[in-house]
Amino acid sequence: MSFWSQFGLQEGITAIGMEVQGLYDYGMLILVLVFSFVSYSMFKVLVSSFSSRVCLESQWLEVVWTVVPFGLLLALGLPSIKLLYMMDEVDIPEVTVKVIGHQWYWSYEYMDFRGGQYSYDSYMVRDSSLEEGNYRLLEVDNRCVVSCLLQMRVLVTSEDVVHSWAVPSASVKVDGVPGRINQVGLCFLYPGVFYGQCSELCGVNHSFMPICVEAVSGKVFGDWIVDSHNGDVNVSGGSGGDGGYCSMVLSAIRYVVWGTLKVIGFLVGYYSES
Ligand SMILES: [Cu+2]
Repeated sequence: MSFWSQFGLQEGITAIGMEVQGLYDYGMLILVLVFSFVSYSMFKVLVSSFSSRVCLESQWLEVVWTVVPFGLLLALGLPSIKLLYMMDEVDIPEVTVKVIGHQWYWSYEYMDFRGGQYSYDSYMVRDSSLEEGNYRLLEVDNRCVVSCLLQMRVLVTSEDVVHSWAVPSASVKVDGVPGRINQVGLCFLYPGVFYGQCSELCGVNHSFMPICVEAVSGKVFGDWIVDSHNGDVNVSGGSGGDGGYCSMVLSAIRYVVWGTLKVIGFLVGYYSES
């Protein structure tokens, strides 16, 4: 998160976040070099006698001051385009989290787990309910839990107006547009709690729908998602509205019984014919 008197970006904690931070530092380096050179040149011009023996009609000088800025623009643009393509690529995600914006809270849905899905709402914690060490206007009651070192896909959409799911440390800012789904890849490199805020003016309580992402290890994440499914709280099963885990066990039993009956039926038919 941001701290007082902080220069530059927040520390990147995803693979893309670190790349973005690197590009920012690299861009700043070029910017400072250009700014220093221009300042020095202007200073020299100001203190000069405004006469020149060698600069007039100098073809070489014109070539240089055309080619060098062109090269600098390329040096800035090419890494930026490469990074844009890297950010757009979500290859073989292992976990999918669907983020839905509402006026004025977020809800999270975890899919791909045991044939079911787990969803909950995430509201800001009010000032009166804050605990020691909590950040005002940033803390939420249910955090978005993600796993470290796991390629995750975040699908962002909205149910009413345009919102924007933004986590600066992960270099993520995705618009949640009603009727559309935008996706972004996330791969957290180490555990921690990271904060963001809705970044699209979405109504009177726009400032009061923060985002709090808790990155945990893969084992903790696995235990949490299994516990959440078994706890049967806020759970909607993928098939039939039962708890995701229970429905999966029931359907497995059904498949085994049904399969055994089919095999017995086939064998009986085969031997009775022969
Ligand atoms: Cu919003």
